[in-house]
Amino acid sequence: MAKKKTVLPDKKAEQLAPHTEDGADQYLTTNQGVRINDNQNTLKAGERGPSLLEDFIMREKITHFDHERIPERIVHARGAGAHGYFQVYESMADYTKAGFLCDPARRTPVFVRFSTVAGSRGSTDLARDVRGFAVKFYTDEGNYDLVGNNMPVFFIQDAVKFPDFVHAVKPEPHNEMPQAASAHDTFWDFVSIMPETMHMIMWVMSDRAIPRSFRMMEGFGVHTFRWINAAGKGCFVKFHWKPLLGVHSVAWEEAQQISGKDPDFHRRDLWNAIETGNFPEYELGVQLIPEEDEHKYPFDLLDPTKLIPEEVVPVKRIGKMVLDRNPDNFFAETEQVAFHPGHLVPGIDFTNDPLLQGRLFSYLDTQLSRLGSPNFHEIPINRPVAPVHNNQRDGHMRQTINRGGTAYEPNTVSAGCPFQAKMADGGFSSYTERIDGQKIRGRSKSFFDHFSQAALFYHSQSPAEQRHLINALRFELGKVTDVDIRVRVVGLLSQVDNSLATAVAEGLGLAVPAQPEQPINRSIPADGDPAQYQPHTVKQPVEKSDALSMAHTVKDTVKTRQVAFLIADGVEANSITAMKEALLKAGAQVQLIAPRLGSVKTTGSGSVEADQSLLVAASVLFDAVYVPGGADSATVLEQHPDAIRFINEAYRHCKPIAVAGEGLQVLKATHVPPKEAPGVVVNGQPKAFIAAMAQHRFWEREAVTQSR
Ligand code: HDD
Repeated sequence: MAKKKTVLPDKKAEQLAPHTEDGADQYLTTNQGVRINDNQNTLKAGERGPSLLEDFIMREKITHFDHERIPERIVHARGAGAHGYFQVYESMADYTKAGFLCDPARRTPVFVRFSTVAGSRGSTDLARDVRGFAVKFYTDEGNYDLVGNNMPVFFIQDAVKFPDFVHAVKPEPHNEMPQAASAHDTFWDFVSIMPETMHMIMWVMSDRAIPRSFRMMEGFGVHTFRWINAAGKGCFVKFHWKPLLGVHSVAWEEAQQISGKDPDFHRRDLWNAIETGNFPEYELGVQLIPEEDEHKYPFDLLDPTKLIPEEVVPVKRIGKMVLDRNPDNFFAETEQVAFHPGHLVPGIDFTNDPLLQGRLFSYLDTQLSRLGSPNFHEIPINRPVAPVHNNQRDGHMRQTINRGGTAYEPNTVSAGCPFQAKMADGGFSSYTERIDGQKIRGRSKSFFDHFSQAALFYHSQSPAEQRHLINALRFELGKVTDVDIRVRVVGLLSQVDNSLATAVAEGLGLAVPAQPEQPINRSIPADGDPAQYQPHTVKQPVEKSDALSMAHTVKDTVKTRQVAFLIADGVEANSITAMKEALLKAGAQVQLIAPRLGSVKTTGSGSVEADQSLLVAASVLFDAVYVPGGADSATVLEQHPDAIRFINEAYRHCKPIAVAGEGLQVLKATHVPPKEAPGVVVNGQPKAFIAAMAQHRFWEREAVTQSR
């Protein structure tokens, strides 16, 4: 796609301007600004002679190159970012004093980074994995980072288990396999003896773990946070991001094929959407819980393995985030951006969630090894738009030239400057929560219901989603080599739902253990009483929650959906234009796919240019496929193995298919049932095709195409 210059948003552009350069109309120089006359040859003693050590130009260039990589993130290494803005719909001043949440007239610049968790920087976008959803708000009161995921709960309850969890899911240490996959022994070994993982396991084995696009997934702050208003009153808050295009996924088989065809699928999709002006949009939602309701629920608000069903506390949509600018430079922005849940602004505060408390240490610490200096906040992408004045000095790569003769506070020499801010002047002060307790290493009993919400999630899924979840578990456990691990996991699943466990066990050739192995929780202190650590079940306020199923998501738009038109010489021109115009009008995007690149003759004497050849294109990279009319074109396509496979795959992956005129002939050469099947439009009607595309997928076809 041709690079289109997008307009830089006001404030951030000013902020970045002094550090940007594009080399346009400029001489090539060294890092010292010396103009380079020959960038092709090393300085040598004679034409064929040895190279000379004195070649400072060559040495500077190669030294820089040798150090071009920084350590990748230990988790969330693979990601893509975008700039944009956030604007609140109405003032939230009753609940929080955070300025950017109180002023509907204010547009706050943001930078967002989406990521997978387990894979390395170069791994595929379509791994079955959690997606990171990290937002940096450059507010007038300082930077605020909401560092969330596309799933509302987490694997573990205490940050001290994070290194164990990550070591278990990452490639195994002896052979560094597998890349970007949880389908291996160590991950499932960990899961099988850590029942607190069960709720998150439901999410990560569901289709939420294989999103269609970053633009079509939800985001969650996960932890319960706290808001504080100007009067000092606090309330609890859970954060949600709701994509306006709805929440959609791909099929697992499709995900695996995309990983080969286009491992950058999500990154490219985000980039292209922004370049073509289809700016991704998400509404920020909040669940607000009065302080006095802290103990009202049958789960602990501080437990990150629990969610609050939307039917119990509705999500109030309070504002919108629009991503409208691609980064200029991946490394400078997306790679160097440093998020930290501890980047807070007045009006927002933490709770005592033990996972969150540990994160508050980890993120600052990790930037020191990743970005190499406590001055990482001075890198342009990390700089606040709010002015920074303090007495921190020096360190590697310090950029600021602090002026003045003092670097301490209080002082009189510099008239006390910079001075502390009163709360009324925006000074941050922590919520004055009363804390009264003994110093212990332990966990609250209120954290020990590991199965009820896992069951709530499973029971809230549509039949197709449940089928996918079962197949995902069969796939993952099928890759586990230690049978004891499989047996233990099936035992845990039986605590969630017996029919789920039975279906998974059947695929693995196992029986569901009558009694799961005791004790099923091995995550206990050396002197702990195992009985105290065993899970117990607490009845949840609802048995099903529609919000947890993607079946209930937005299905009224085809905006940005990619449609493949399969054509060959002799294709009917009208049959292309009528459908193309209708699709473009509805906001979809069209690519013409032909047996080879170049001009394709249409009926009459016209021609159209193919966008891709059948060799390069693949149905897994599209949302829907259309075969226009034209007798000669149909005759070529019905005999073309790649065209037939294209349609068969689209059908197998439950995508909408339309044919017009002689296009039906091509359909008849495929495995698509001859009678009209769900999502198959045989009369070439654009309206019917668009309606089918808005449904995204017709999972009910799986009953025919795939046996369980
Ligand atoms: Fe984390 C990165 C989200 C628990 C330690 N985390 C990271 C990123 C996201 C999350 C989205 C990538 C940010 C970016 O794009 O740069 N992490 C979460 C969520 C969690 C969570 C939603 C649970 C609710 N994380 C968590 C724990 C710890 C960490 C419990 C450590 C105790 N996370 C890190 C880290 C990373 C990170 C090592 C790696 C790179 C970085 O921070 O900047 O500090």
